[in-house]
Amino acid sequence: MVEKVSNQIGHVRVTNYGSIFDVQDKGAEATNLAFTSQRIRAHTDNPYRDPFPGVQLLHCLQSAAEGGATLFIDGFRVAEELRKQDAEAFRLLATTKHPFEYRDPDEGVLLRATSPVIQLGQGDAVERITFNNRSAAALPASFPHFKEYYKAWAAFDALANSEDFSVKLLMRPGDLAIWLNGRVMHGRESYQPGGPRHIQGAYLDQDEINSTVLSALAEGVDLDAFDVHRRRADVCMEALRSLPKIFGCIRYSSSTDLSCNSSRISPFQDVVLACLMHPAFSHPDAPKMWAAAAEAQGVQPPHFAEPGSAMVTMGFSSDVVDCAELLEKVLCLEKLSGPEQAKVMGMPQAETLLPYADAGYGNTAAAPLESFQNLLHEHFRRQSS
Ligand SMILES: O=C(O)CCC(=O)C(=O)O
Ligand SMILES: [Fe+2]
Repeated sequence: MVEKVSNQIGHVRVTNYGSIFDVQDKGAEATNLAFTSQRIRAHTDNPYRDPFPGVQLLHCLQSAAEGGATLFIDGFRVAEELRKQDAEAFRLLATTKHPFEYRDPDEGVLLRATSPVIQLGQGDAVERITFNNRSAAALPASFPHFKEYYKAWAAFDALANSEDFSVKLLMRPGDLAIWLNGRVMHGRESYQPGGPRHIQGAYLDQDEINSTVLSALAEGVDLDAFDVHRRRADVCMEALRSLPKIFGCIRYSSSTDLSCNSSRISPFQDVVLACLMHPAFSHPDAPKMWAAAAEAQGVQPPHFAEPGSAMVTMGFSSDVVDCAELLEKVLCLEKLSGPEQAKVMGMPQAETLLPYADAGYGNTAAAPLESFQNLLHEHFRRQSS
């Protein structure tokens, strides 16, 4: 399947691994971390090739019985955070050409390429990320800044593997992910050994995708019809429309009230949208509701593997989700039981938010639900830009 999809977009890149590769736990026979059930930290694939594969695909045939979620990390965001936090570390990673290597003597393979972890282009804009703990080779002995360099490497690794920068996705049979390997890092959680987990992967060159899109545009194909961000916004709208009917118990009877009030409290659009969406995720029937909404739009529903993870896979950071949760509680305080009220009041932010919530209560006319469609569309577009 992953080869078929690749060849529909461009031409699959054949490497020493073949046109596709299988990732499974091979137990004692494993020759590579990929073929164990161990955790794999954030990385880009095949940094030892020149040219490196610009696009990667993973297709899930079988999930693990437990664990094995895939992590995606925007490497450009990580680099920008490092630039902000530690300019010297950023400079070292951007100016040191790091050697990467892969050897398989039995197959007569020895691949080597060098690249800085952070490649800069015009105006010092981040252009490409190359990061892989498994295939990083040694720097030459003459390198003058070992200690500072590896501290910088470790700082990048820590950011890339922190929850703040990663989106966790439990791939299920039939799920296929595709991303730019020069920007988005990936990793996986450990999983139950010897289990059924089976992932297949493939690579493409980025110019193949550019070519397919540009030639479609030249032929006048309406790319809006393939706008996945609009589809996701449509699914949200569908889920929200089904909300008021089943969510009559909260003081702010619909989530639009909540988000309108939150817009008075928070200037951050993500928080406002998270407030809009939160009631649709916290309802006990949420998985069923989203499944129906997604089916109506012909797309996969969000994953509800862990509490809070569904909203994170919809592009809300965990901080934003926490904030929406708190606002929902503060705005609905009177509806909470005594012990619940005490818990909310005990939160450090409650004191700041309560006066706003009181001022907002009843004063704001809810905006019509439809007015959020474009904001949601924009939100999803921003996530991928
Ligand atoms: O097991 C997975 O999900 C992916 C494995 C992987 O990323 C790798 O081996 O480079
Ligand atoms: Fe990988």
